[in-house]
Amino acid sequence: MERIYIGMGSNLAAPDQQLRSAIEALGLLPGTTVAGVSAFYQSDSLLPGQPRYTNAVAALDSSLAPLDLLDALQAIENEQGRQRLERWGPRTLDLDILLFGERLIDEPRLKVPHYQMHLRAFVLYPLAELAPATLQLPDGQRLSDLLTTCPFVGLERLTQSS
Ligand code: PH2
Ligand code: MG
Ligand code: MG
Repeated sequence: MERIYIGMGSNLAAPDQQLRSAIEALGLLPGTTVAGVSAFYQSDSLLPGQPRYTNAVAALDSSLAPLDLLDALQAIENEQGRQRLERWGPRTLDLDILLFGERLIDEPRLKVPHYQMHLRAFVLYPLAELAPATLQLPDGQRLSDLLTTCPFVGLERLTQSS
């Protein structure tokens, strides 16, 4: 079993409901339990002109191998109507593997940690609700340090999540 953190995002077709459905689907994956889910947060898209996003982070304990988990996440995205028309296009559901135990993964299909997680408030603040402040990325960066360099700006924490 490894502790895995999944970044979830949606900015189409009832985003909050998309995240709730995704959490349910994560709980049905083989060899996997959902250990926790952060609050939901709303923020503007990094790309102007798109609807606002709802984001959250889920903690999983899973015995799935990284690429098997990636396949399973993409199947959930597809099941929830994800269309891959353009990189960074608006989407019904985005499920990103942020951290996978202490692993550093550099495969053509999968890079872990997620390449931009250290820059994204909508990833770091929900992650901090679930992970200890002492959490370190595989390169030694501490979550607590990343939070101090990534201000809580433009994020709206919703009071109700799943
Ligand atoms: N994801 C993107 C691009 N822009 N903006 C917000 N607020 N939240 C996201 O999850 C997000 C984004 C591509 O993955
Ligand atoms: Mg993605
Ligand atoms: Mg993403």
